[in-house]
Amino acid sequence: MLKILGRVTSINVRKALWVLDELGIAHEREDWGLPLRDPHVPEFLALNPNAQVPVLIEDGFVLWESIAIMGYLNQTHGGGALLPADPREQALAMQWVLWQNNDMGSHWGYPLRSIIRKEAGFDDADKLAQQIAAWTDKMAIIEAHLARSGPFVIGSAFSLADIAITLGLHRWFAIPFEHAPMPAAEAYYQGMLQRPAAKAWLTAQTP
Ligand SMILES: N[C@@H](CCC(=O)N[C@@H](CS)C(=O)NCC(=O)O)C(=O)O
Repeated sequence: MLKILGRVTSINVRKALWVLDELGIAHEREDWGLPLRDPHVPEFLALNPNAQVPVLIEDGFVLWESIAIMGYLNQTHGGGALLPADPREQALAMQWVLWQNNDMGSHWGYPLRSIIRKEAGFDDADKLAQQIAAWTDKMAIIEAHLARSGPFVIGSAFSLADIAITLGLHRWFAIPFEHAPMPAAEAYYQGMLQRPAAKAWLTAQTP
C-alpha cells in the first residue's frame, strides 16, 4: 500500500495527506521527523538523503519533495483532476504552489518556533516582530489575489494551489499574535474549511 513517511505537524507532509484524502486514496502513514523520530539514520537517509519529510513510497518507488509528491498523486491516482487542463491556468496554479513553498513560507519559521513550539533561542522580541512584518508583507500579496479571484485560487475549480495556499493560511491563523486584517483570506479560508478532506489538516493540533 502507498505509504507516506512524515509527522502531521509538518506542513509539507500535510500537503501530501490532504491530496490523498481529497482523491480518496488508501494509504498508510509512518511518523518520521523531529522530535518524533530522527530522520538522520541510515534507514531514512537511504530514502531521502536530505533527512526531510515527506517521503512517498509506492511499490518500491520512492519520491521526496512535497510538490513533486502532490503532482505524482494527482497524475497517477487523480487523473489530473487537481490541476486545470488549460496550460496557462495550470501554470498559474503551479505558480501559487511554488510561491507558497518559496515565499509565503519563508517568514513563519521564527513565529512558529517562538510562539507555538517555544523553542530555546527563539525569544528575541525584535526578531519576532521583524519576521511577522515580513510575513505580513507576503500575506498582503495573497490577500490582494484572493480579493480578486475566488472562490478558488485559480479559475473555477479546486486545485493543488488551494491545498498549498490554504495550508499556508492555516499557519497564519493558527499562530496567535496581532494579525493585520486579511478579510479576503479569512473568507477564503472559511470556505476551504468546509471541504471534508481539508478539516483534519487545518486543526489546532497541526500548526
Ligand atoms: N522542500 C521540501 C522541504 C521539506 C521540509 O522542510 N520538511 C521539514 C518538515 S516541514 C523536515 O523534514 N524537517 C526535519 C524534521 O522534521 O525532522 C519539501 O517541500 O518537501
